[in-house]
Amino acid sequence: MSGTDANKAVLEAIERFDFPGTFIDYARHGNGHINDTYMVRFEQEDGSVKKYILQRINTSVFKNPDAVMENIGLVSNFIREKVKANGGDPEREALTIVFAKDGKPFFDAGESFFRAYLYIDGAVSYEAVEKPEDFYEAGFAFGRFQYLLSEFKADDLSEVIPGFHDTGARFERFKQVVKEDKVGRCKDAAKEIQFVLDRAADMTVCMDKLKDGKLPLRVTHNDTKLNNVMMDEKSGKAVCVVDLDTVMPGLSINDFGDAIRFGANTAAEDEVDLNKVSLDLNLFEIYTKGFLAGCNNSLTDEELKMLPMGAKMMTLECGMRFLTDFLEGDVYFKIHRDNHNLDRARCQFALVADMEKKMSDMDEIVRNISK
Ligand code: ADP
Ligand code: GN1
Ligand code: MG
Repeated sequence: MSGTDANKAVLEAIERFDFPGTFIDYARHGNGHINDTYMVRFEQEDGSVKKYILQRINTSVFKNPDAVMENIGLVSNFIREKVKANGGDPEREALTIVFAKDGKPFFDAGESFFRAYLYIDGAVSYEAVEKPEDFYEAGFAFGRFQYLLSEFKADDLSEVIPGFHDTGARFERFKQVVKEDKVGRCKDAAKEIQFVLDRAADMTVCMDKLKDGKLPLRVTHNDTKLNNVMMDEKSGKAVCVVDLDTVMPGLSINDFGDAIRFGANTAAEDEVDLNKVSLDLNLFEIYTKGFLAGCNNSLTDEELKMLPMGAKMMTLECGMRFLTDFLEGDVYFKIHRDNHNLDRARCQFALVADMEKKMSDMDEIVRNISK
């Protein structure tokens, strides 16, 4: 879609939602790799300005966006009731869907599929840990999110991306993509491809534990990046977990692990200077404390034992996903420069290599916190 067409589509979507007040403007918002996010402003009768989030859902990633919205409606309503029961502010501590004028929780424009939320005011999300306390807060928020959803009926949720964190299935697909080499890029990534192939034995470890009944299936967030939690600008406390697109049955160790992958890396996710990439054990410890406190100590012994493996596997899986996308011609994740997905993959693999060296340190930290 050209820039002009995209703008037209956004303006039409703004018309279709039931936003009270007079439209002021809209602007791109956030740094997600999947959806297009906008902040929309409306002037109210009393002259105040109210903000909303408008998002174009990426329908090549989410093939059934109606089901995504149904999941989000169920989960956010469930969380809202918990917030109310605890005397919290439901408009800030839960995501609130803004309905379209036709009463649907989305606007389906054919080529584009939009949804809208109340904007969580007075809160920010971070792309990197600025203060260690922020990371504790993020850990607490994601742990708490999972704990709150422990009473939610998992069967009510659609599996919107089947096998989202089935690392073994992703590995099979990776090998197929390498074999086909459709856009001729395998020659540019020989070392990285080998890095993945060398870890074939790791790929099914977590899912095997699920199949064997050693790890429980829970309702999880599945995309626990630091920038998916809103933090209060003043108090620094976590306010609300956002980006609920991938809330599905999953493994607690994956929610833990993906947050470590992103937030406990001493470098950005796409850092090209690999000397800067490492696992910050201090941040690992801080996040672990926050996450376990948020989970209200509800994790089983096997889950606790497997947390470090969750961190390694989410990093390896994510690197493999970036590499797969590079080898397929950048069709899944948004990129902002040439070789962006390859850079992201290299950075994840450097982090995996460092985690492998620090596995026993991570084990010890988890043991000390959970004893
Ligand atoms: P993506 O799936 O593309 O990552 P997100 O749903 O995470 O999209 O939104 C992108 C960013 O927009 C988030 O990182 C967050 O900063 C911001 N955001 C999302 N929802 C809200 C909201 N309801 N209120 C305020 N900011 C939000
Ligand atoms: C995507 O949407 P965003 O940017 O929060 C991706 C995650 C990856 C992440 C890597 C639906 O998350 O799975 O871990 O990029 N989301 C989806 O940064 O694929
Ligand atoms: Mg996001």
